[in-house]
Amino acid sequence: FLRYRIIQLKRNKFAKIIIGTIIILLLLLALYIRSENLQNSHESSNYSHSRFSNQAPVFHDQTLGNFEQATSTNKPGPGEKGEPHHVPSDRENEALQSLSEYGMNMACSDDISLNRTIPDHRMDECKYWSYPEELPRTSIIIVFHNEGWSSLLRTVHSILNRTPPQFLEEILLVDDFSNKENLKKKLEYYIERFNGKVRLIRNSEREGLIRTRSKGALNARGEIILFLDAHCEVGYNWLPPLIAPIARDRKIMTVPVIDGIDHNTWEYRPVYEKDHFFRGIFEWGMLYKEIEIPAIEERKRTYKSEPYKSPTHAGGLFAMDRNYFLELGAYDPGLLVWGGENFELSFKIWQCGGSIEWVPCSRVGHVYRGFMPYNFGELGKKVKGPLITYNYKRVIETWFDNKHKEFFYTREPLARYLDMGDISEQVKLKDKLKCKDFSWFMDNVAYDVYTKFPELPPNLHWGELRNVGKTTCLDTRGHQPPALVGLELCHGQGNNQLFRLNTKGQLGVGERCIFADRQNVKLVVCPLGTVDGPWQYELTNKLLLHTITRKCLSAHPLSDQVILTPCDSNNANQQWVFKPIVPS
Ligand code: UD2
Ligand code: MN
Repeated sequence: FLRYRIIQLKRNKFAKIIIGTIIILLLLLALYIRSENLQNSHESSNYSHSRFSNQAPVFHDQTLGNFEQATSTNKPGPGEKGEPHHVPSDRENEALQSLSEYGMNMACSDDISLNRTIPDHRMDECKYWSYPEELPRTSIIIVFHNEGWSSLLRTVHSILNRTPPQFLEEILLVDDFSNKENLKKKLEYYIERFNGKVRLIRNSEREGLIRTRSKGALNARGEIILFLDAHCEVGYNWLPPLIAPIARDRKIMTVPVIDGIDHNTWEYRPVYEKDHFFRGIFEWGMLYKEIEIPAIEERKRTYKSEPYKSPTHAGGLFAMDRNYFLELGAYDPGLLVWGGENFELSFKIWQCGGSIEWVPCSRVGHVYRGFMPYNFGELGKKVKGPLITYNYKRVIETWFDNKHKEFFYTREPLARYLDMGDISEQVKLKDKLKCKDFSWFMDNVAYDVYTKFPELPPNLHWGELRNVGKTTCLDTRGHQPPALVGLELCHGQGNNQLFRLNTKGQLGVGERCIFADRQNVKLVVCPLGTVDGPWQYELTNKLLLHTITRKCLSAHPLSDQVILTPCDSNNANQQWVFKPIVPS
């Protein structure tokens, strides 16, 4: 009996251990499943509009896409089909006057129908995508300051003509304190015909385009916000491909392909051939650049008409989830008027968990002006140095790491001494949103920047380059490359007289380089992907040696040109001094 009891006890004990282990395992499994679920629901509330989630666009080879419009029959007229229009010669004066007032030929624009047709430059594939029937509604925000009447309204008309109405919440016009009579007095009346689809709000003082856009976003009623400049024409079925990706993942910003509209003839020109795909990058002076998409990104797509990732964007035209834009703090409110906001938003999106996609099937035309017809007003007077440098400095001081900041200050040496206002709120936001650092962005997103703009070696010397003999300064005269450089009175302002010589012998000015052959000394586009050059400065005898020809940079004895001549350290025309420019 005793033996039996012992065996039973042993068995019981054994069974208890097994049952206990099973219960513990089951509990652990339940906990794991629960935490997975929590994570998923957290992700879905964060990443997609639950109502629209998981509806991917579908490609059918033969079936026309669900939102393709029948191409409208065309009335003949000036500028129709995006053809160039030439203003009759008796209105030449009007044309010239408007060109100087608006940076675009308004006499030409006024002749062209607000409802004109434009060519369809999309890839053929684009016509065969079907998009979800249910998509979030969009507020299209157009900020403007003293824009031309007909070009502003053609933007509005083109949207109403070529956008499926069920996705268009409103067109929100935001007037940045224009002082032109027609914009001030007539616009309210004009838009009445659109029965509330087009709304107008106004600033009570000049805010600049950046703050005005943030204000537009705050006032918008749509779930999605989409910004356009006030001189655009949207293409066929341009909207669904922009909003479908955002409906699936609210942290995606989408960007259309931006075609060109000639500011003189209003000719509509595709920006590039159908199967070339570019994306937005930057050089170290923060100039916006585009580059063909790297093979790695190409391999991620099944169809060439599908969206692809881009490190940044040009600035003017893009769509986003409105709440996501506001969660990111909208644009940095410290940015002034114009410029750099495209980088601020791009870095913020990528580094804080979102992404940017360029959408080949969405095309929008934009009028690139001949020059900027407005000034920066009172805001521009507030800052020391160029306003754009102020903006860039805010952006790089917030989003770059030390290594990359140094590339900016190497390329823009004056910027180190200029102010940027207070960025503490921006830095706080970056911490709060737990954003990744800039090296992560460079390594994982913008890795192709280095192929065109490698890491910059430090400057050995920078400043204005004074010729001892002539007491004048080397100057690009503001010409576009390739162009001769020459000597001008030293003005101490930098700009066309701000030269840099780096440790690898490159003599640069802005984003350009100084190149010399036996005949000429020229301003050229720096060879992409290189940071070196042939120049060597000898501090003791002040000679600037061109190491390829073994000659020296010299002021022409009889003119204000510069040439290469056999080196002679006793010739004052060959002696140069880098004089640092430090802003007062
Ligand atoms: C580009 C962008 C522009 C903006 C800018 C940098 C494109 C096609 N355009 O220059 O959208 O990102 O780079 O900041 O990518 N405006 C105001 N208030 C102002 C100045 C301008 O409301 O104080 C309006 C202006 O009427 C226009 C828009 O802002 O509708 C953009 O200005 P722009 O067309 O002069 O800029 P753009 O195209 O040279
Ligand atoms: Mn513009």
